[in-house]
Amino acid sequence: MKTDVAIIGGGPAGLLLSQLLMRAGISTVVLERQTRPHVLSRIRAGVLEAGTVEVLKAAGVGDRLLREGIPHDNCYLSSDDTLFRINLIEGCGKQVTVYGQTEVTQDLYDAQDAMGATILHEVSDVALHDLTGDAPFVTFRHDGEAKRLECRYIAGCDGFHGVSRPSIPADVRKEFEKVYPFGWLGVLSRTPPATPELIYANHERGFALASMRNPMLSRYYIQVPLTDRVEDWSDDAFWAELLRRFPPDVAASIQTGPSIEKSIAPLRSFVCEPMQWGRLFLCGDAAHIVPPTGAKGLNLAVSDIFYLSRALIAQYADGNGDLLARYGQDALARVWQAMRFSWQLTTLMHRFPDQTGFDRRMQVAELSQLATSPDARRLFSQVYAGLPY
Ligand code: FAS
Ligand code: PHB
Repeated sequence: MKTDVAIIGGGPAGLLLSQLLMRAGISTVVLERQTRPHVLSRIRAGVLEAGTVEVLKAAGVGDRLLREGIPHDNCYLSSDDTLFRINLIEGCGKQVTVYGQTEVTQDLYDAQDAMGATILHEVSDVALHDLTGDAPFVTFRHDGEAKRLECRYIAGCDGFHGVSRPSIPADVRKEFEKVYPFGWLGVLSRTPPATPELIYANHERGFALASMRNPMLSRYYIQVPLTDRVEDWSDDAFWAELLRRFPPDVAASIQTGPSIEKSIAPLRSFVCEPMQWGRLFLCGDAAHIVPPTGAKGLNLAVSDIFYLSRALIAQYADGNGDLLARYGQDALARVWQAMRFSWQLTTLMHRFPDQTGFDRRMQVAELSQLATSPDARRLFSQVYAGLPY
């Protein structure tokens, strides 16, 4: 098998890269470990930055997003029983759009099918070879047979547990990590959202988030200890705890119902430098992980793909390799800004097991500054709605 760009991983990063490159006449093969139904069964991100919407439109997958996505001009923060609004339009003139990652992935699959893309599912034993030469290749197993894919470039879009990042020599990689002492228990329910906009709550019992996917599909999260297992939480126990963490008038508007999905996700901040090694380019969760607090995970995957697709298209169009040579530098500059925002909002909105009275006063002071200072809200808005690429 031969292709221009081998893409390891068929999540949103891999599918979006394949879509953008194929539209520019560059051939791709996507190698995905799971089945398509498994990939589409994942419930993950829910908020798209303004820049992400533009990239998806440029990739030809914006139609349903523009029809069904819910634009949001504001988000709310609460601290115990006080609630205040952050007006994103006043802060930075940009909206965010609520549209689930599952829908983004479905739209990408549909577009890739229409383009006749080569997406191989249930591949195994993927290994990357000759990354520092000019003829890298990938070996893997598919349909019970050993395969070899010759290519010019390899995009590592295989997430945090993939094979791409470890293919960069350990003595070359610098990894930065912070693991948080709690997780998020998330529930999806076929109930109308409590409020039209998202509410992030800092409560003495812990963090909570009220979000949604559409007018009849709500998404809620509560901070839980790392020792909790999802089977420890009945629906009734979840709803009772969630209602305790929002101001009374918000809690009164929450409609409870059976969970159709319930899961616990750990929280970590992680960055791998460099994001490129020879002909291998890391994108999305393969290179970095943010705590979901800032809604940056999927959006960072999209900005990585924006930089890498632009660089590969320039390379193929007129042999100009400048953008390709600086892909990691360009991507990391934006990654670290989103990393800082996600860490800061996680630190601000959660109750830490070893939190001191001073730490709590710092949270109160920062929340008070956000509630009273238009400049503080402006800076928050600029990063929340998405820094420019
Ligand atoms: P993905 O992990 O989505 O995709 C990688 C793909 O590579 C997967 O399909 C995997 O099967 C495949 N793969 C792995 N190893 C392979 C191999 N060896 N060979 C071939 N294929 C391989 N972000 C938010 O913004 N908000 C949220 O609320 C949020 N919640 C999350 C909850 C969970 C449990 C997780 C894990 C992540 C969450 N995220 C959230 C972040 C998430 O949305 C990611 O940022 C996003 O999926 C990144 O997309 P990809 O980089 O494509 O990685
Ligand atoms: C979600 O709806 O899943 C969501 C929204 C905002 C976040 C995190 C998750 O910050």
